[in-house]
Amino acid sequence: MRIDVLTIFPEYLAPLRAALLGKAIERGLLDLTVHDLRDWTHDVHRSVDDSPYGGGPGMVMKPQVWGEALDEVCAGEVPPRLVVPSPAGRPFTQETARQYATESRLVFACGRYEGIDQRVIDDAARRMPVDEVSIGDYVLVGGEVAVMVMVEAVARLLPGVLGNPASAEQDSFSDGLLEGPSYTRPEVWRELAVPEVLRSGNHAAIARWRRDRALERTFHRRPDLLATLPDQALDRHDRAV
Ligand code: 6GU
Repeated sequence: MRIDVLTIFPEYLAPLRAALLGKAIERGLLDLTVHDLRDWTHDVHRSVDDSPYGGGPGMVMKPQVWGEALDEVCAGEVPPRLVVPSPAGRPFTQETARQYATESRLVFACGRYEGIDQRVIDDAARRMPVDEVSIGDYVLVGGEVAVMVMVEAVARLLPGVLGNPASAEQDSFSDGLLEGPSYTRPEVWRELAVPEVLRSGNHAAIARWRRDRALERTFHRRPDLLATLPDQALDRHDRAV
């Protein structure tokens, strides 16, 4: 998969080349390019923002610079999906990550200040699919950290990125529930013992125990997830927990 990121703070995205994603880039599974938006300015001050029409606080990112940058970065045989992080966007979820992981090209456009002139998004949407997405109900200074979150969530789903593909299948959210607790050696630590069933070797009992802990945890921490689970997702035993 090819991913391009446009930002006025390219150095902010450097951590994406570390650890697991760095390996994925080295191995050619992910082709990541971070562009400095100011490379598309023409004035000596390399300015990217201006005051908002209608008044109000903050600055809005100018359309001309973004227009030329996107024309160049989005060029090619097949247009990419353009993703614009914004606290006013649709929620980015594990389902969104799964869909994005099937795309051949993604372009992320990081806004700062009060956002990007809306016409940049409206114009791009004439030529390519465009999503304005939010990573949660809180406000960040800019889209850069949100892009790091989304790129990591998508990249780990690409074939070959995770050593063991089963890890992705067992994640919290993959079955609509939060994952339950995990344990490793030693058997007793600071007088706390590992639950007996996990050492029983009884695989059916272990699976049932894990399912029960996932249900319990979801009920307590995220009742909203249980409420929206499809009807077939819970069997008779699940409902008894
Ligand atoms: Cl995607 N961007 C910004 N700036 N703030 C956010 C966000 C995105 N998602 C939540 N807050």
